[in-house]
Amino acid sequence: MADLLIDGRWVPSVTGRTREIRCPADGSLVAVVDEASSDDTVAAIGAARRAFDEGPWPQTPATDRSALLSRVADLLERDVEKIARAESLDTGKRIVEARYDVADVVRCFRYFAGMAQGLSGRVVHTGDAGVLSRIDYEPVGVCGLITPWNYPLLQASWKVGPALAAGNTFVIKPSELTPSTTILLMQILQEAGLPDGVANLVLGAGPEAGAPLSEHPDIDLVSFTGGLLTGRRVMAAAAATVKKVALELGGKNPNIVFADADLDAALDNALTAVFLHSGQVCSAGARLIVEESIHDDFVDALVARAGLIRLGGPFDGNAETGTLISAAHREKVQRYVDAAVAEGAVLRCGGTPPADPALADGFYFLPTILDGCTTSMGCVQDESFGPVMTVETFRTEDEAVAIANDTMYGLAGAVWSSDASRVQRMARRLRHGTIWINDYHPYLPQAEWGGFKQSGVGRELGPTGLHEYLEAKHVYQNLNPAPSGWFAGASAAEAPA
Ligand code: TXE
Repeated sequence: MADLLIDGRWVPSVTGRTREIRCPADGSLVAVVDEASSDDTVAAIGAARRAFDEGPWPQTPATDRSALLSRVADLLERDVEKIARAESLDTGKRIVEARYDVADVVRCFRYFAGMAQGLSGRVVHTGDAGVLSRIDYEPVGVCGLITPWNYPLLQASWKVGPALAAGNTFVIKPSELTPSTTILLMQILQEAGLPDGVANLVLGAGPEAGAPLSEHPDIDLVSFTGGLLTGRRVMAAAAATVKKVALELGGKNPNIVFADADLDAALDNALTAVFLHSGQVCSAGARLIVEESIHDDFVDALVARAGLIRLGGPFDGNAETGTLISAAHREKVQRYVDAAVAEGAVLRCGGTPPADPALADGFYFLPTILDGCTTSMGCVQDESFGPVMTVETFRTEDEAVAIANDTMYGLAGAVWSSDASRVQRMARRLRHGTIWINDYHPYLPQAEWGGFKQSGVGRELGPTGLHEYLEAKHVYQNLNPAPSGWFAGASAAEAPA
C-alpha cells in the first residue's frame, strides 16, 4: 500500500521517490515509505481545503465528533501492541516506554472527545432588549501539523485530537525518521469513519514536504513541534499569510534541589529527569541546580548511579534507556560535550558512545554528567537533546531563581524542597510553562502544555489547547433595525431642492 493519504486515498508520491526507515538501535530496515515532494503536499492541502469548505466535517454535530474521537481511542487500545512495536522500531525506544506513550495517546483522544462535547458559545449580555449578542466558536480551517521524532505518535495526537474536536481539517507531516505510527493513526481515523479529505498525510523531509504547511495560503493554522531554528523558520514563513501559529520548541529545563529536599527522591528523579529516553525529551531536566552545601555528596551519588544505567535495544528487557535517533544527532551530542569540556566543564561520567560491541550498530551515548558549570557556558544555554546533565550550584533562593531563569527557553522545571512555602514562592518566580514540585515529568492532558520565552507560542492540551484550533466569532443582532441617523444633517443639506 502507498503511504501518502490524500483525499481519503493512499497514493505514492508524484515523484516516485521512497525513503528507507531504519531502526536507530541496530540499523535494521523497518520500512520503505513514499517520500512526498512539495507538489504532493500542495495536493494534500487542496484536499483538506475542499473538505473544510465543502465537506460535512466542520458542520458535524459536536456529539458526533466526540463519538468519533472516542472510537479512535478504542481502536488505538485494540492495536496497542502493534503500534508500540512500530514506535519502538522507528525511534529505538524501549517497548515499555512505547506502551506508555500509546496509553498517553489514548488518554489524549479521550480527553479531546470530552472537550468536543463540552464546546459551546456564550451569550454576551448587553442589557438592551433590542439586541442579541453572542460568541460562537468555529474551527480555524485547514491546519498544517508538523511533528518531531522523539514522541512521534504522542506529538501527533496532541495536534490531531484538538484539531478534529474543533471541526478542522488537516495535513500532517511527521518526522521523516519516524513515520510509521502516524500512518497507523491515519488508518485508524479512516476505520473510525472520518470523512475523506479531513485527515491527510504527507511523509518526507522538512524543507520539501513540510515547507508548504507554513507557506501555502490555503493553510490557516500551522502547529509545529521541533527545534528552535526550524520553529523560527516556520513562524517567519507563516507571517507572509498571517497564519495562526503554535510552536513547541523544546527547553533547557532547570531541576533545582534544595538541601532540605527528600534527597533519595530528588536523586532518583534527577536521573529520570535527564536520562529518560536518552534525554530526547523537550522537558528533560538537563540542568541540575543544586544547593552548594549538598553538592559534593549529591553529585557523587548521581555519578555512581548514572554509571549503572543499562543501555539496550527496544526489546532488551534489561535495558533502562536506549539509543539516540540518528548518527547526526549523536555527532551533535558529542560536539556539545566536547565543547563543554573545552569551556571548562568537568566531565564526571560518560561523554562518549559505549564501548560494548553489542551496541556498536546503534547510536548509543553514555549517560553523561558535566560538573562545575555556570550560566555563561554554552552547555548550560544550548539544548543537547541527549543524555547530558550539567551541574550548577547556588547558595540562596534568590540565586537559584536567577540561575534557573537565565535562559532563552522556558518550557518546564522542577523544585525539590520540603519547605512548603519555599516551593510555592519558587513556582511563582520561575519563568517556565510547567513547574513540578517534588516530582519530574508528569503531565496531564487536562493541563496546558507550552513554553514561556523562546520555548514556544500557544498551548497544547487543556482547554486552551483546544481553543488554539478555534476562532471566536461575535454575532451581534439589532432586533429593531433603523437608519443610523449619523449623517441626517449632511444628507438633508445635500438633498436636491
Ligand atoms: O528538528 P527539526 P531536528 C530539537 C533538538 C534537536 C533539534 C534538531 O534540540 O537536536 O531540535 O532536531 C520538520 N518546514 N528538537 O533537526 O528540523 C522535520 O521534517 C517545515 C526538540 O530533527 O525541527 C520534522 O518533521 N517543516 C523537539 C520537524 O520539522 C520542517 C523535538 C522537526 O524537525 C522544516 C525534536 C521546514 N523548513 C527536536 N524543516 C521538541 N520540542 O520536543 C524541518 N521540518
